[in-house]
This record gives sequence, structure tokens and C-alpha cells, in this order.
Amino acid sequence: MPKIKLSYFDTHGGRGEPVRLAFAVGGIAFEDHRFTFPEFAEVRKTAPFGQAPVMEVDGVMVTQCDAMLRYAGKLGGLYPTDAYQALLCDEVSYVVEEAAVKMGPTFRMTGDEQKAARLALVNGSMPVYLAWLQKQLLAHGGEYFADNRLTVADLKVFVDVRTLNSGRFDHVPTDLVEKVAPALNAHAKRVAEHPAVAAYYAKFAK
Ligand SMILES: N[C@@H](CCC(=O)N[C@@H](CS)C(=O)NCC(=O)O)C(=O)O
Repeated sequence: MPKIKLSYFDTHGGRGEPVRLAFAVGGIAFEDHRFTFPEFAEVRKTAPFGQAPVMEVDGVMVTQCDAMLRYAGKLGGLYPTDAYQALLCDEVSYVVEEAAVKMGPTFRMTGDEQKAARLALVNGSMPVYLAWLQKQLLAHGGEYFADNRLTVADLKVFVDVRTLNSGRFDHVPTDLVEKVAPALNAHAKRVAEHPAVAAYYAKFAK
């Protein structure tokens, strides 16, 4: 097994968390390098695009969270071997990522500018993405997004939905998911109750 080091913010959300979760759920040993926002200044000096997450595999640094997620899924048995199921899995991850890309610039805003930008997303693209994810989930049986089992797509959506519900994003109503796509909340509850997911988060409970 390669020596893996994943570096990302010390938070239960964001682009690095689904990757950490996939390694943990898949039983793949990795160095879990977490840093604070002030420490990010140092990390970004060596990150190829000045962004996180970054991952080192046997000392080689790689970027792009969804590539890392797929890699973690392949190592840990959480990524479909069937090409069509893998396509469904990837599609879901890219949709979550596309929504994150739209949210990204709002983190560099404050006050009224941030409020207006976030409300534009809440009333614009976010319900579209959420409704699509719900439709996709229901079209594949309602329990999992692909392969009739837990895959990295479920982990990606789970982290996103939990963050949206948490109130951590100012101006994003905590009942947005429940109003637009309640099946995603039921899905998130199911993922949270998966024994390996519950065991992972139990480590952080004080
Ligand atoms: N395409 C990259 C995007 C990475 C990214 O934007 N990361 C954010 C944190 S979640 C970041 O480092 N933002 C700081 C910046 O872009 O300056 C990926 O998929 O990993």
C-alpha cells in the first residue's frame, strides 16, 4: 500500500473531508494532516495551485479533490468497477463540485456583497442542483447514488448536505435542503448511521 498524506483544513466540511472519510470508511491508512486557516498560508506555498486539499502518494504531490476521492474509493472498495455505475458516481461528484465552485467566490466577500451573492445562489442554482441530486437518488432506488451500495458519491453528497444544514454558510437557510430535496436529508442520515462513518465521527466527539 502506498504511503498517503492528505492535507486539508481541520473541518468536517469542504473538499478534503469526503476524501478523508473515504479513506477511513475504506480502511485505508493515511496521514491525516489537518491545518488551521492561519496555517494555510504555509501549506499553500508548496501546493501547486496554492489550494487545498493536496495529497502526497509516496512523496508525490497531487491536486484535485475528486481525483483524490476516486483514488480513495478505488483503494477502499467504495468506487464501482462497472463503467456505467462509475459514470453515475462521477456525475454526482462533479455536480457537487460545480455547486462548490459557484460558492467559492462568496468566501472572499463580506457584508451586503456576500449576502447578495449567497442569496442569488440560494434562489438560483442551489435548488436546481439539490433537486437534481434528489431526482438522481430516487431514480436509483432512493438509498444510494450508484451501484446499489455506499460509494464515494454518497460521501461527497453527505458532506455537502451536512454543511448546508449546519448554518456554517451565512445567508444559506438551514432548511434549504429539507424544503427543496428532503430525500437528501434522509440519505445523509443513512450515511451518518453507516457503522464506519459513525465510527469515524465518534473519534471527534468530545
Ligand atoms: N479544483 C480544486 C479546487 C481546490 C480549492 O479551490 N480549494 C479551496 C479550499 S476548499 C482553496 O484552496 N481555496 C483557496 C484559494 O483558492 O485561494 C480541487 O478540486 O481540489
